[in-house]
Amino acid sequence: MKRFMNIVLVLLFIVSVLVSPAAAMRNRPKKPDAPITPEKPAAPEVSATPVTPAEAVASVMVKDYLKSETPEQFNSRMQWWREARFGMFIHWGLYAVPAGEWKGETRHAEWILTTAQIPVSEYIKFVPQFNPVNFDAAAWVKMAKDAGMKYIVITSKHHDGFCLWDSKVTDYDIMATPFKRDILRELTDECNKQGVKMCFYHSIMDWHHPDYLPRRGWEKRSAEGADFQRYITYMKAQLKELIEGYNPHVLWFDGEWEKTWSHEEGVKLYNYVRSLKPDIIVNNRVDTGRGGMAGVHDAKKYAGDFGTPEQEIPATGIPGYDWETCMTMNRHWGWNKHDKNFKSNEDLIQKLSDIASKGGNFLLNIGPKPDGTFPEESIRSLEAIGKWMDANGDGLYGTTASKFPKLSWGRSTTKGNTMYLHVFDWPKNQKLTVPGLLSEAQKVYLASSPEKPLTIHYENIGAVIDLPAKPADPYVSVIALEFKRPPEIIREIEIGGTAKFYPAQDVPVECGSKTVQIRYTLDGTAPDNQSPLYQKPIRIEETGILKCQAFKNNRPVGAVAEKQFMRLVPLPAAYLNAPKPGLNYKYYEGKWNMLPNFETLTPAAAGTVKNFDLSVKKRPEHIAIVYSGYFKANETGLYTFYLDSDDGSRLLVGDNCIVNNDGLHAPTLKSGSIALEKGLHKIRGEFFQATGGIMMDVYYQSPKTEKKQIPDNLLFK
Ligand code: FHN
Repeated sequence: MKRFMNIVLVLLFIVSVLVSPAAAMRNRPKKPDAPITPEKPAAPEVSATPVTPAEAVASVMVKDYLKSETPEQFNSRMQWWREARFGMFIHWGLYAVPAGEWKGETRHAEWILTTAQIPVSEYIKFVPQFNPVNFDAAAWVKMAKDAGMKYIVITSKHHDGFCLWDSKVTDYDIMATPFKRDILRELTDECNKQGVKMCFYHSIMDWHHPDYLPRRGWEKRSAEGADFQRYITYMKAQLKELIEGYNPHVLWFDGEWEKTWSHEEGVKLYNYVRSLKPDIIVNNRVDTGRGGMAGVHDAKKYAGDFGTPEQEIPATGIPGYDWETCMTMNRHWGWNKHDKNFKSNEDLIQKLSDIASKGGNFLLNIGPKPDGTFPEESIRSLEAIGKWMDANGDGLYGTTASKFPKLSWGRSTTKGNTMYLHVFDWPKNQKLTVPGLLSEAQKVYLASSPEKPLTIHYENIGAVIDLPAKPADPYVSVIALEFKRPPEIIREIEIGGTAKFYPAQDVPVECGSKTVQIRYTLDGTAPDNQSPLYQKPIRIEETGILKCQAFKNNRPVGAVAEKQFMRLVPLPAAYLNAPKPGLNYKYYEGKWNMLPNFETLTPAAAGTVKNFDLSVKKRPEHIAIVYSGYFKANETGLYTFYLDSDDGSRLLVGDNCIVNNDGLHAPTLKSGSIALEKGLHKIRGEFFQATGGIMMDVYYQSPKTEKKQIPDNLLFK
């Protein structure tokens, strides 16, 4: 009987193990697992595979590429990526199953485990539901390729920890789903077949793995026994699988911002990955130098080959540093069936031009559906972008940033001796002005119809291209200009110096071009080819207007630049009988949102202070203080005064309001200048505080003194 009962118990155990979803995953061939049961961390079991994660990671001979790589080697490694300019981002995983929805809330997506506070034990129930029967790697890669995208970055593992490939070190992967096909394997093979570069996004943060810390604040899952270093070993073992098994061209890290990750670990991880594949490219989120959504902070200090602005385009690019803007087509990275806020084709194509004109790459995201298909809107946009790229891709691939500081009608890119003008706003008069273009183009034509030349002529302000009545493209029309050598452009002329001066000043003039001469006048007339030549900063000793014009081969080019200058008359010194150190002050209480007319008020207190000192206030809010006395100018010359205050303030010297910093505001710095004769000058400071922060600092700068706080010994009453 006992023997019979034992057999029954064993059978019951086998049946129970076969039933539960999570247990089903444990049933597959053994792996040194990151356990699916979320309750407790466990040391990876010794598996049938040859090495444990720790042994696999330890077998990698890590070299310090950050120190050893030369600029030439770096540039060579980055070349294909820089030329590519355009890639597809794909956010896909278990989170596609709920499609952004949870208990009636419909704004979730790839963060749903956290944003809906779904316990891991619940979340893993999406595993048996993930069955993308319509997934077609060939179709996905073809859509990317036809859209002009040269690489694909897909989430091998997002923050939820689920793996889209057949991992040896966890059962929490695609092979535990009914689909049982290695998504990354199929996509990688298709990319290799179609000539698109396969790249992986990999999240450092892992909400599933029991050794990852910190836990989410709302979780009940114990962190007892969790070993973050053991998690890092697990992550590195997976990265070794991915690099050795799939040969990705870029590793796009993310989820680097939690306190458990550090610059030290980031540097180690960068070198580890490079040691596995020396020519791989790694983004800067491997380390902690991302700088939030701006995508880069102190590039020299942190590891990573390129910056990663997210959902934004840096206004002037990131000069001297590789960068890639990643952006969604709608408002979510992962699939959200309610999110119909898709960007227009015009917006996407103009963003593509804008990013390239600033020297960056564009990583445009798709959030596939749980059945393995792309959203219809995404497919339509990819088709429109592909059509545009077919006609205009030359103006994008392999180009470098625009040489123009800004263009009112669009953007520009450059490739060798060819310049591409990306026209967003087609001029109604059919005349496209290219300011500051000096070089004569050999050929000018629409990129979409190179067989039809366009006419161009040159005027002072630059070049003017005659355009057909209708734009070549409904979104961005691209015009190519071919030159014999790299085209030369002059920037707008910049005139330095300060508008008010005393007694004289040397004014620098700059236009960024070495092959033009700048000629100038001081009598208000427009410079001509007989006007004085600019050779060094221009001595200005009188009030007047400086006009500058660039000349090439004695022909004026670019716009005339001008600046008014005013030679100040020093304020005569005042007489003060028996001056004593310090200032008089009057203290008022009341509610204002601007400086009041103090003549109409009765002060609540009065006295003397050493300096512009707020300590005379009797409460922190709804107060005002007026300081009056004399400032001692140690020499005749130009004095600049600065007021930094919260809330409003004003500074008068003599009876002249030199700085007006009035109004309700946070700490705000303003300044103003005046010429003073050596000696004493009346000075009056007015300040009011409504509520909140309170501060006031008064600085000065004189012919012999750099900007600093007015010392007590220069103040008298
Ligand atoms: O948290 C992720 C987010 O889900 C998405 O993956 C983006 C894409 O760059 N990165 C993080 C947010 O910065």
